[in-house]
Amino acid sequence: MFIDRAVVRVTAGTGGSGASSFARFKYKPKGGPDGGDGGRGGSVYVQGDANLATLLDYRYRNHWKAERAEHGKGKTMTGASTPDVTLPVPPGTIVRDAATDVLIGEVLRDGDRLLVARGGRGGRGNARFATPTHQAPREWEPGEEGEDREIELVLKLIADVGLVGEPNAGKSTLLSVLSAARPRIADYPFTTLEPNLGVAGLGQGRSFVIADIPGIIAGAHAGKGLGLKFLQHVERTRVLAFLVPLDHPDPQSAYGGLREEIRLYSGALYDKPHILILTKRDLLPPDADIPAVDAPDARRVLPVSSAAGSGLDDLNEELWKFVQSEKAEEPAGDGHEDPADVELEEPQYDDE
Ligand SMILES: Nc1nc2c(ncn2[C@@H]2O[C@H](COP(=O)(O)OP(=O)(O)OP(=O)(O)O)[C@@H](O)[C@H]2O)c(=O)[nH]1
Ligand SMILES: [Mg+2]
Repeated sequence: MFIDRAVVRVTAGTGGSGASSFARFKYKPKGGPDGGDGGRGGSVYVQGDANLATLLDYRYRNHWKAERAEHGKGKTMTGASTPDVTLPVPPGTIVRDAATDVLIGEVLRDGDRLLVARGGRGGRGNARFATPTHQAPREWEPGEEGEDREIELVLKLIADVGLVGEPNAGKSTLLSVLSAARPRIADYPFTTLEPNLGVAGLGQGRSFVIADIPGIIAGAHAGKGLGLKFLQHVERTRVLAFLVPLDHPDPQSAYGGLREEIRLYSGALYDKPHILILTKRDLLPPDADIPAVDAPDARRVLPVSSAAGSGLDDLNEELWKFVQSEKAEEPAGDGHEDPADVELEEPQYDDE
């Protein structure tokens, strides 16, 4: 799972100070106290914004500050308050105090608003201190300091596409040619023991997150092999891609077997939209027909070769469109952590 993380400093506005002033009239030089209150300093909020997918912006701007409010004035005029400052974040962002690690809150939906630095109250002017026995007070209060702290923003990115296949189907290899991830690849089963993630980029900000999981064998739904635990990882991806290698003696039964394992594990996972990728196309003679695999529920069946680099552009485009169409179906602001739509720096992955 990608963890996108940023630490930013947030500084709320300090309140304006109260004024100490006395009314002056032409014939009455010393009127009553009329010093107004200071304004309230702006607060800083973190707010969910469904148009954002990552915390990338916070790598470039890491101090957010609201202005100090105006001081109070004579004639009991209150100083102007300053506007609040809002940091937009993708829904699914967790906010902590960076110094203490204490959870401040979570922004789960579009529009959710979380106070992260409270603006200072304005100080009272001397007009407020007048009492029957204290008619000419000079006292005034300074504005309260705005809160100032460092907060940590953490976003868990869930993969868009989950790769499902038998051991050695070429899942990790496919991930390595579609993304910058460098998972371990070997010609023995169960090379992958932990899920790997990578970001596939098509340029122009078009990208999606792929999860490569350990191989699925018969009985995986019941915990055989490494399957069960990792099927949980693909439960939350948007779409699935089933991988069947073209050197398999019976691609049709390989596909059927994978579908059956998924069905036994969870009906919801079985119903998740999917495509079928026929891998290792280079292992067939160039003039050989691609074996027909009957996959009525699959959106597409695409032959590729990670080794020869064939079919990968088509696959990328297909997966991108597939993910976009699934995104469009999702209710807005449902709290689904939105994967990257921008290039991330270095993807994190497990290579052991
Ligand atoms: N000829 C050929 N070999 C491939 C291709 N893709 C993967 N392989 C080989 O197939 C073997 C298994 O590849 P992996 O990517 O490790 O397979 P996997 O599905 O991740 O396997 P597990 O992690 O064990 O489930 C390796 O020896 C790869 O080099 C391909 O397109 N063509
Ligand atoms: Mg693997």
